[in-house]
Amino acid sequence: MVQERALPTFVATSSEITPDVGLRLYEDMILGRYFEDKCAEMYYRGKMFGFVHLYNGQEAVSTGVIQAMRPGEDYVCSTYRDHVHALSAGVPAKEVMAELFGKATGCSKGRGGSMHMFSHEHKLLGGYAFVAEGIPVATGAAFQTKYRREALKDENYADQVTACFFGDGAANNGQFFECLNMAALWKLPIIYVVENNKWAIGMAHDRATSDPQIYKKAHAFGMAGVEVDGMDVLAVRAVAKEAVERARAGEGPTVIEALTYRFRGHSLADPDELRSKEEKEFWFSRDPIKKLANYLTEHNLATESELKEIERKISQLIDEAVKFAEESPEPAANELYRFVFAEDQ
Ligand SMILES: Cc1ncc(C[n+]2csc(CCOP(=O)(O)OP(=O)(O)O)c2C)c(N)n1
Repeated sequence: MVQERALPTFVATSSEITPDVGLRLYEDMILGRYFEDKCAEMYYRGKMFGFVHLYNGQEAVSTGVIQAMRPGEDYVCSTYRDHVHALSAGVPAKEVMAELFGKATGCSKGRGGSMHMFSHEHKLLGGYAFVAEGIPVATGAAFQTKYRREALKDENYADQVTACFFGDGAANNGQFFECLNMAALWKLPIIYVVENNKWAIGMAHDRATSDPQIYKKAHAFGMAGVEVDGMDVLAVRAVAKEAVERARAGEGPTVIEALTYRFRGHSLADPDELRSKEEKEFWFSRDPIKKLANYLTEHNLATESELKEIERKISQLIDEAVKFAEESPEPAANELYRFVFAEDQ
């Protein structure tokens, strides 16, 4: 078992959660979890092809960060583990499911599949199959926000923020360091969210990096860098809010290192035999959804029946998403080359 890092302390009551906010966070995390569970079922039933990487266990990171932003206005950039980021950013579940089924109604018109979710409308800059590939894309998006605002005086770009999600493995890639340098130099409105789930496929993070504390690398660039318990949505939301405010105020970028864990193998093709049972059990006991449910009920912010009602509603939504995906048409064969270039829209 890879040694566990001490988690930063966070007092949830300091984050002033209202019942509305609590239920919204719960719903978003349940959406992510139920979507991925259904996705596994559909994969093993042969409804989708290629590699499919699920996000189970990491929901507090997507929800905590994206719900602290303005979904639909701010940019979100993902990796190949992208379904739940797309959902948190507001892409309808039926469009994400249809994309997984390779259908024409999918958010990438059935051309992208699991690793390439995209939505212009929801400002989702995409999922990317190559490790760290989204980092320069997101940095470019943050640069254009600042450029349009300051050089072109375009009011529409007054305070837009970009969140860029990637894994601990990606943080050893050169693009991470190059982009951190530019983001700090130009004080770009961006948040680099490192989802440190301890493993890059079968490579333990601590065996692959000189200093496993990724957030500290931000400090070398004179940039804010914080670590957070990535299994606690309220803690993630609190650090994300600070980073968003910093970015909107023109005070530059932040690296957030969220300490989290994926509950399944690297992809649905991975038998997950490398991680120890003991390690997995330790992290399963820290399930972020159960943690929020307990917090909400213990602090009288929600009742058991309200939570059950959300779970029922989301189950139904996911079933409808599957039905929509199944009944949707395949992309037409004579449209094979459509959408290759921007003018083919
Ligand atoms: C440039 C590149 N190198 C190698 C791979 C093969 N690969 C796919 S996922 C992965 C591990 C990445 O781990 P991490 O960034 O921690 O993300 P996680 O899968 O844990 O979410 C690797 C090496 C790739 N897709 N792209």
